[in-house]
Amino acid sequence: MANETDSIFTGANGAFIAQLHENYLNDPSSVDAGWQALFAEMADDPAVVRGEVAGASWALPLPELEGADENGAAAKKEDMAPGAAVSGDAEDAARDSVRIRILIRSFRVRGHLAASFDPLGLQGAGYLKELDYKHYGFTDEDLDRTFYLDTTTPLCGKERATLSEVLEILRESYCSSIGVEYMHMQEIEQRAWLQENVEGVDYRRNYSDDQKKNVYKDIVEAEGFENYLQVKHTGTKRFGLDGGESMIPCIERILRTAAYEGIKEVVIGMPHRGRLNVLARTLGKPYVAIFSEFQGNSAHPEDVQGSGDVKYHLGASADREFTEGTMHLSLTANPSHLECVNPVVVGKVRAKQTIRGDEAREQVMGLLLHGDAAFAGQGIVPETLDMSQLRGYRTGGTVHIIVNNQIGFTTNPNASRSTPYPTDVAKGLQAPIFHVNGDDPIAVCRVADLAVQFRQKFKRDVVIDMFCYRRHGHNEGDEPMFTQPIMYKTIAEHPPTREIFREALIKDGVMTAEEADKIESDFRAHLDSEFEAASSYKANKADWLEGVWDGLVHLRQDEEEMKEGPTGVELDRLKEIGLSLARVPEGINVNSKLLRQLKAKATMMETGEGLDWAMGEALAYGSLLMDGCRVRLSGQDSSRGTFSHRHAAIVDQVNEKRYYPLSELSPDQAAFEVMDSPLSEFGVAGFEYGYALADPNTLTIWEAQFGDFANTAQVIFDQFLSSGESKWLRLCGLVMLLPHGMEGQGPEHSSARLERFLQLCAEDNMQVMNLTTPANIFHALRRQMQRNFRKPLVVMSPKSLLRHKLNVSKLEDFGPDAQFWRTLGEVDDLVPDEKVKRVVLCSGKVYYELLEARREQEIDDIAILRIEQLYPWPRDALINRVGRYPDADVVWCQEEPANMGAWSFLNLRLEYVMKSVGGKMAGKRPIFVGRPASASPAAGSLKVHNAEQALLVEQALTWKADDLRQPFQRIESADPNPVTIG
Ligand SMILES: Cc1ncc(C[n+]2csc(CCOP(=O)(O)OP(=O)(O)O)c2C)c(N)n1
Repeated sequence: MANETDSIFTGANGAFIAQLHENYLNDPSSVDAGWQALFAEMADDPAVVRGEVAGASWALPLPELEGADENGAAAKKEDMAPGAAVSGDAEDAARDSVRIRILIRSFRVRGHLAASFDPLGLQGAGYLKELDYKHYGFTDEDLDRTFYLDTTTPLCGKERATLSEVLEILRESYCSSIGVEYMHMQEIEQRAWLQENVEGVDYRRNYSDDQKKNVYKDIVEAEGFENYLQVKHTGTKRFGLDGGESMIPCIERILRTAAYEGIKEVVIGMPHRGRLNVLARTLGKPYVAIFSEFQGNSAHPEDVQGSGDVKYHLGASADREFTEGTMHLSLTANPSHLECVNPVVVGKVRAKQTIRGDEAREQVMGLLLHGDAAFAGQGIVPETLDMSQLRGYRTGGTVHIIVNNQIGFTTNPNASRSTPYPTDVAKGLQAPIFHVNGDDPIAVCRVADLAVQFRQKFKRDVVIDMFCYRRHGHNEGDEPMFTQPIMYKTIAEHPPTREIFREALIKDGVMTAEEADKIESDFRAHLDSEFEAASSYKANKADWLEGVWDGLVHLRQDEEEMKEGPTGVELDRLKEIGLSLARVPEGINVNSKLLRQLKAKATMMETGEGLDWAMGEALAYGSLLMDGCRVRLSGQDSSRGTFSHRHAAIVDQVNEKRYYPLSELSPDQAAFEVMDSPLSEFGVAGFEYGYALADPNTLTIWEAQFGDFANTAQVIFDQFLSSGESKWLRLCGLVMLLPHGMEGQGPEHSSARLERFLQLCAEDNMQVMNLTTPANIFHALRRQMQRNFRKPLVVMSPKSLLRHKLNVSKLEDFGPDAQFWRTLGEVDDLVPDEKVKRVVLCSGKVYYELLEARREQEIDDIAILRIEQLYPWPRDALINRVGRYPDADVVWCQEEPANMGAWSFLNLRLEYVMKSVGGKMAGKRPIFVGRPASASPAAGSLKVHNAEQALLVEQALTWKADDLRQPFQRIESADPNPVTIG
């Protein structure tokens, strides 16, 4: 224990310190480093301390202050020369003033370290001298002395209080079952709000007996359901909530308060733990349905296809009734990958806000649950938090609950993170953090209330860190004693939350033991009857095409071809749009280079010739906007475009104001959003996937800076985009623009890893394209919104091809009779078809290199065909096109190495096409031309690149088939052209 003589505030030191502190507030560098550190510990921002500590404290009209004028203000320290001695009563008063404030401040900053969050009592900071009044020179005699408090940040509205009152308030506010971290926040108004709502508020009294009984019911149901499953399906994985039951009343309270605050819709994302309980209690999924799934029945109605998913990944939606009206809830389906659902949920929230016109972001809220280990460990957490205040991504704040069971599978917290709490990552976002003991359900409810109120008032993220424990192993078949024997012995002896809470409520006279018994037995009887009904239960409704999805259909594999749909637009309308995009109003100072580009755009539209890629893309957006379809484009530097082709925002050269031509087409048009995203792929791709998941009526596009960076978002492609429909019956029309093409820029910046996307393709799950005309990107983008189903679209988008003189279309290619082409045939006049000796098939940029070389060399017996859409595989279209040349060789030419690009995907498919065509072609194999298999996607040197590129063009056009079939270069195990099968 500290004693008085330990104190830094005793004796003459006191006045000296008071003066030093004042000096520090005026100018931190005026005191030496040791004192700076001490004062800095009180706050990270002297200006804030100044507001809190200095202003009113010195100026207080302290009656005992010597030399006070009639206003009591003359003894201000500002009037004193630095270093001047303070004497007599004034000195004492000043010293008292400082130390009581430092004491209060210490509790505000560090009180949480002494709070009792941990139900198991295994964690704790031990004795903290900063929270000991004796550390500040107070003695036991001072406990009954009255002190003046700061009127700018009063301690629960008091202007004066005895030391014991002060300590009681501080301990109750900061060191009880609740501990708050908020002093890292810069906004004084937010801190003041938190102080006011935390300090001296007897939250237990704020709840009526009925409310407390309802909380008890929630705990009974949460525990009872897990126990019931444990008995009926012992050993089946359910990732039970056991030990963290207070999560359920926490969510209930969040929803209750949210309804009161005017929120109409909550989008929830959560991991495995306790999910079944959330489905049942929060979403109202009938217990009978969950029992039925435990008995092995499908969660989907019988007439619905798809792989389905395990029980603890499934999503659901429901309407809940509150006094204030109906609230729509949706629990987002998620894969096993922890935390990756976070951006998806936030994106959904944003879309729902847009659909509702909720610009104030006060009707739709995100609620994310997390495990402690995952929240600290997964990089997607800060990526998602970072988006929370950004234009185009903000949602008015997400409420986070960490179900902090103090373990991650078998890993202890000290191996999980380098910070004291799992929540420390949220401090950078300036989010307030409420730590709370899960064994005190009323305290949990209290922080739930505060969290929603704070979110609603300040539109910022807020975090609840609910300390609890995991009663069993990681899952129900897991043995925790191997690795945490001490913790698990403690848990074995620790009564469940329900028992602790039950005793407390009975003791406080809130309910009788009989009432408690009845609540428990009623619930048990309910579960018994649901369990009995489960064997005959049939899932009767798939809810995935309701609401905004009404009118759209699920396209079953092979049921119907993916139709092209009418995507052309009247020429007049196109002209009007294109010319409008090329016009900038008077008064905007446009960059001179851009002016030239705009003039060129106007010429394209006037002549109807030479429309480039940027124009094709812009006309697609513009025409959709005019049709009333919103467009949202998000990616790094997407406004200008990484390659300066787009200029969707024109920046005034004088004042940097941004003008968005696509927002100025017509007063009746739909909203156009383009965002320069934060430098994140995983987070932003997840956000846009979520956006498109919630809104089928906005053309939603995520653009990678270069396609290869998309691999940091791989989880979104694997776990959501390609498989979401099959697993969870959720459609999504997200478009991804991934710049791709070998242009001598080195191993990076060349490949969007086309092969990986193609490998994910099956069951018509998504579309993959490598397009070569502006008209085709126009139709592809329009088609995305014109059809009555939604599928993700992956586009290998161009770089150098953006400005290639041949990569242009005529206006009529966009017109009413035009359409999207999955394959493109020969464009030049060649020898008669039967005399064509070779068909070179290709996709993307290499087409133009082949075309130019063929023209240059005046070759007229080789046809060059393009596959624009690689998946769904345009088999029949290709059979028709290739079928014109039944006696020709078929070469597949790609610029990517043999182990990359489309080759592996096409190899057998092309063989099938050739077989179907018949003639001499049948029985032969397609011949590969491209770079040899390679570990790295591209050469580092431009010279090597150019040589390789020239060689592959030469091979495709001039080498004999037999020569091509020889393994010609560094090809290891996989010879792309085995001689034996030729
Ligand atoms: C990205 C990812 N890596 C690893 C895993 C495997 N895994 C499943 S649960 C788990 C522990 C999670 O601990 P925590 O976040 O504290 O949640 P808890 O299970 O304790 O509720 C791990 C490592 C996973 N699901 N996702």
